[in-house]
Order: sequence, then structure tokens, then C-alpha cells
Amino acid sequence: MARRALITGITGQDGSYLAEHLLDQGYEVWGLARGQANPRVSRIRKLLADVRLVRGDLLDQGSLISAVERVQPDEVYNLGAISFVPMSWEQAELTAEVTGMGVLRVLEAIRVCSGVSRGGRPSGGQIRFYQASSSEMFGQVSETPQNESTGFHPRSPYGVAKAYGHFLTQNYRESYGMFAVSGILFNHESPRRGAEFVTRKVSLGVARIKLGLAGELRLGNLEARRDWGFAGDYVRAMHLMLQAGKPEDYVIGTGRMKSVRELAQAAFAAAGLDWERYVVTDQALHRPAEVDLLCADPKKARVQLGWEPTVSFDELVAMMVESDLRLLTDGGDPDQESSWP
Ligand code: NDP
Ligand code: GDR
Repeated sequence: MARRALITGITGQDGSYLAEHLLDQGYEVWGLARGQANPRVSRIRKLLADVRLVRGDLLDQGSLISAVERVQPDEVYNLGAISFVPMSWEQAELTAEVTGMGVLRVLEAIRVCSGVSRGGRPSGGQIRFYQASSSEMFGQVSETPQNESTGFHPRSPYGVAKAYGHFLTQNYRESYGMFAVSGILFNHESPRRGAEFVTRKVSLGVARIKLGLAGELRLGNLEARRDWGFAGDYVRAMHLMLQAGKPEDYVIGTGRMKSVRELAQAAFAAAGLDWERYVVTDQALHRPAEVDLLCADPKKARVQLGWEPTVSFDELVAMMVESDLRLLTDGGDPDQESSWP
């Protein structure tokens, strides 16, 4: 019988790539979709024609229990979150509820449905759980590169909520013997990345300027440095973590850092443009507390999971710029998932 996976955050960037990867591996894939008439669900229908949907919301414990009961998954991937860092200052309580408490609700749904009681251990087949932890937990970093033992100093309500979910996942593993793991993933991008994140904002900006649809691109802190990889590579790591012999947490990234300035340079160059003619810095786009740099040490994932990234920074930037040039030339709408490549 096909193994069954349940993915929260199915309408997001990672949800779509993970669903495709698991379908390729022969899984029966279910996605948790929220809302009465969530427009993003109908927009990904074509892309995810073979994914079954179950209704539920990370804010609603009962709906998660019902979803787990209905799907009877072998694996649960919790990718749902409010994931845009600036929004977490504007809606800090909602971020804590969805990105933080949402993890507790999914873990409780699994615990209750697997019949694991306090002090008890699961019997028979376990539901394996993946939590989408984030390099934002490292925040103001205490060492570089960051590995699985590096301490946390989150710099946003988002980072704090992710740290809660991370420790809770560890705690359910230790308290109940659950196969619960966190992937501490560094920034990963793709042509399906939301337009609010800097890589996609830049690739769309470059495409608009190249096609004469815009004259400038406004950015915030150009000095911030990130370890950017390709989302398609990172979902393979999520799956591998749940196939391991024992539950452990892993750092996933490329081990290479670039600044936002270098990102802009590379993206404009990919379209034959000089970034300095078009990029305008805007103080309003700076954050109340910035994460200056993040750089992964992915050695454990390489050695224990055999995971390696396959797409370089320059290839990723070129892929995104080319995709947005095609999208806008064909009259596609960057805010519509139905335009996803
Ligand atoms: P996206 O922002 O693209 O997707 C977020 C998903 O969460 C959407 O499907 C959204 O669904 C869903 N969601 C939001 N609120 C709720 C809710 N109340 N109940 C159920 N679902 C909800 O994120 P990514 O795909 O980029 O990231 C996936 C996960 O990985 C997130 O948890 C993110 O924080 C984490 N992460 C991402 C990294 C990255 O670089 N991409 C790096 C490290 C961690 P809807 O359509 O209903 O809004
Ligand atoms: P991040 O991604 O906050 O790292 O979180 P984002 O792309 O938003 O920012 C990266 C860096 O770029 C700087 N920056 C700008 N960012 C945005 N969005 N817009 C701008 O105009 C701009 N100018 C400069 C930011 O200050 C920041 O330093 C992402 C999300 O996917 C999280 O959910 C995930 O956990 C982390 O990556 C790892």
C-alpha cells in the first residue's frame, strides 16, 4: 500500500514542491487547506491535481484531530505558518498562535490519534512528524557557520514562535518517544516564492524594469547576508529526515552567504542591466531588529542523510529572473499560484 503523507501549508512554496516530490516517490499525498473558499487552493488545483485535500486550520485543534483521524497518515509535515518576518511585528499574537501554537496543536492531534498517553509510548506504527524550523531562530548569531548545536537568539516574533515550535518538537520526542524532528532550514527560494520575500521581489523587479513596466526597485537593508538555496533541493531533505533510523534535527543550507546587494547585482546582471541605476534604498523597509547574517554548516545532513544542494546561488538567481521575465511576457499574474511554473 502507498504510504500516506499529510502536509500543512500545502498552498505555500514548500508545500507545492514537497507534494510533487512525495507523489514522485509513490506517496498518497494529502494537504490541509484552510478557509471556506480559500482562493489559493483553487489556484494550486492544477499544479497539485493528484493531492487530496482535507479541511483544517492550525488555529483549530479539533480540525487537526479530525484531519489526522481521516487521513491516517504515516508522515505529517507541518509547513503551515505565518512566514513573512516583517508581518510578525505587525501581527505578533497571530504569529504566535499560527507559527508557534500551531505546532503544539499538530503534535497533540498526532499524539491523541496515535493513542499515546502521558508517560506512555506509542505502540506499533508511529506517525512521523516533520517541523519546519528556521535559521531565524539563530537570529543574532553566536558563531558562524551555524550548526545543530548553535544557540538561539531570535530577533523577531516569528523567530521566537519558531523557537517555541522547535523546542516543543524536541520535547514531544523526549516525553512521548514520538518520531518528531525539526529541519532548521536556511532561506530557500524558487520561482514559486511569495513576492514579498527579497529574492522574488528582486527577480520580479528586474523583470518589470527589463520589460519597461517599472523604473526602479525599492529595497531595505542591502548589507544583510543570507545563505540562499533552491526550495526543490530542501524538500528532499525534509523527506530524508523522516526516513532516518532515528529522529534527529538537521541544519539545511548551502554553507555560502551572499548579501542583498550581491543578490541585486546578480539578478540585474542576469537580465543584462546595471543594478546601481535602478535600486533605491528605503529606510521604511528596514526591520525593527535585523538578522545581519546567516550561514549554514550542513555537514550533519551531508554525512548522515547524504543530502547535498544541487543549485548554486547564480543558477538560482538566473532561474528566478528568467521565470519572471517569461511570466510577465506571457501576461501572467505574479500573485496567482495558477501562474506557477
Ligand atoms: P509560505 O509562506 O509560502 O506558506 C505558508 C503556508 O502556511 C501557506 O500554505 C498558508 O496557507 C499556510 N497557513 C498560514 N496560516 C495557516 C493556518 N492558520 N492554518 C493552516 N495553514 C496556514 O511558506 P514556505 O512554503 O516558504 O515555508 C514553509 C514553512 O517553512 C513555513 O513554516 C516557514 O516558516 C518555514 N521556513 C521557510 C523557509 C524558507 O526559506 N522558505 C526557511 C525556514 C523555514 P494559506 O494559503 O491558507 O494562507
Ligand atoms: P527572511 O527573508 O526574513 O530571511 O525570512 P526575506 O527574503 O524577507 O529577507 C531577507 C533579508 O533581506 C533583507 N531585505 C529585504 N527583505 C524583504 N522582504 N524586502 C525588501 O525590500 C528587503 N530589502 C532588504 C531583509 O531585511 C532580510 O535581512 C525567510 C522566510 O522564508 C522565513 O519564513 C524563513 O524562516 C527564513 O527565510 C529562513
